[in-house]
Amino acid sequence: MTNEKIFVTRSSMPPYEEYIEAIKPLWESHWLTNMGKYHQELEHKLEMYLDVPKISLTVNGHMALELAIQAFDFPEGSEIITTPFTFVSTTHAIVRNRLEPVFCDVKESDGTIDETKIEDLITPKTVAIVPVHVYGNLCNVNAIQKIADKYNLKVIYDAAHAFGVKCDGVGIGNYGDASIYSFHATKVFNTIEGGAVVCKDDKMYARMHDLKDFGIRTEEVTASVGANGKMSEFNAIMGLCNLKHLTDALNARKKAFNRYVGGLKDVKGIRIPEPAIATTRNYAYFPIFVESDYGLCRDELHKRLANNDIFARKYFYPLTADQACFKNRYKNADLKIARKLSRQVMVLPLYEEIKTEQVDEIISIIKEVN
Ligand code: T4K
Repeated sequence: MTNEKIFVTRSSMPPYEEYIEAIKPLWESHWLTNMGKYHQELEHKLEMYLDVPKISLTVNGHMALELAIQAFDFPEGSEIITTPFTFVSTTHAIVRNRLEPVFCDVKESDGTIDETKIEDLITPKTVAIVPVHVYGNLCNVNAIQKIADKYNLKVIYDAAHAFGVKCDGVGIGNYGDASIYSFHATKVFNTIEGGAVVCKDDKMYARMHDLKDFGIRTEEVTASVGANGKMSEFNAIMGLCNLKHLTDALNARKKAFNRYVGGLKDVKGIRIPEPAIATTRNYAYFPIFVESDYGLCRDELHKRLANNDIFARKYFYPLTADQACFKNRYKNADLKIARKLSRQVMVLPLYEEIKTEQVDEIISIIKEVN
C-alpha cells in the first residue's frame, strides 16, 4: 500500500521555478490577455505539434465546442446527430446553441459513434454530426465524411480527448469541418483551463476571433454578436511550459498504460477497449469495461477501489441522454450498446506521476476478485 489517495488523474505541471520565470515578463508588459504575445506563440506551436492548419485558442474546451458550432450559423431547432457516451459538455454545446441533439448508438469495441447507424437518423432538419473521439479512440472519420458529403452535413469533432492523436499519419484535427480540443487541468496537455478550435481556413479563424472577442473589429466597430472566450497569457504560458515536458509526460503515461494492459488483459470479465481505427495513442485515459462474467459488477468494483483510497471514475455514466436536464426531451435512437457500456465502464487512474507500485496495487485489487 502506498497510503496515498489515488485519483483518476493528476495535473501535469512544469517545475515551479520554470513557470515563475516564464511569467516574469508579464510584470514588465502588464499585457495579461486579449490575444497577447504568448497566446500567439502557443497557437503557432500547437499548429505544428498537432499538425493542423490553424488553431484558435479559447478559454476552455467547452467554449471551443459551443463557439465552433455557433460559427456555422445553423437555423434554430436544426438537428445534430451526436453520441450520448460523452461528457455533458458535448450535449450542452449543442443545446446551448438552440439546436436539437439526436442521439446515435456507439460501437461496443471502443465507445465511438456507430457510423453504420447515423444514416437512419438523418431527417430534413439534420445539419451536422458532432462525434467524439472518446478516450482518444478515433471515430471512423472516413465513413462519417462520406455520409456528410452525401447529405451535405457539417462534421464538428469533439476531440477533447484526442490531443496529439494521428490517423494515417495526419493530425486528427484535420478531419471534418472543425475539431475542438480541451486543455483542461485533467487532460494530457493542459493550460490549466483552455481549449482550441482547429480552423480549416482563414475565414473560420476570423469567425472564431469574432465569436471569442465580442465581435469587436476596431475600437469603434462591433460587427457581430460574440462571447468572451479568450485564453489569458498566464494560461498560454502554462501551455508553453507544459509543451516542453510533453514527451516525458507521454512516456510516463505510456509506461503506466502498458503495465495496466499487461496486468489486466487476461482477467476474466475485464475488457480493455480496442480502438476500431488504427491510431497513435496519447494515453489520455485507461478505461475498462466490467463485464457480466467478472466477479463483481462495475459499481461494486468501483466501491472496492474507493475503500482502498483509489478513486476511479465512471466516465461516462449516465449517458448524457439520460441526464436529468436532457432525459425524454430529445429523439433517441435505440441506445442499447451505449447504455450497456455506460453501466460497465470505469476509468482507472492514469497520469504522469502515477507510481508503478500504485498501478500494481490497482491491478492486484481487481485481480483478487476472480
Ligand atoms: N468534451 C469532452 C468529451 C470532454 O471530456 C470535456 C471535458 C469537454 C468536452 C469540455 O472540455 P473543458 O471545458 O473541460 O476544457 C473532468 C474535467 O473537468 C473535464 O475537463 C473533462 N472533460 C471531464 C471528463 O472530466 P470532472 O468533474 O470529472 O473533474 P474533477 O474536478 O472531478 O477532477 C477529476 C480528478 O482530476 C480529480 O479527482 C483530481 C484531478 N484534478 C482535478 C482538477 C480540477 C487535478 O489533478 N487537478 C485539477 O485542477 O470533469
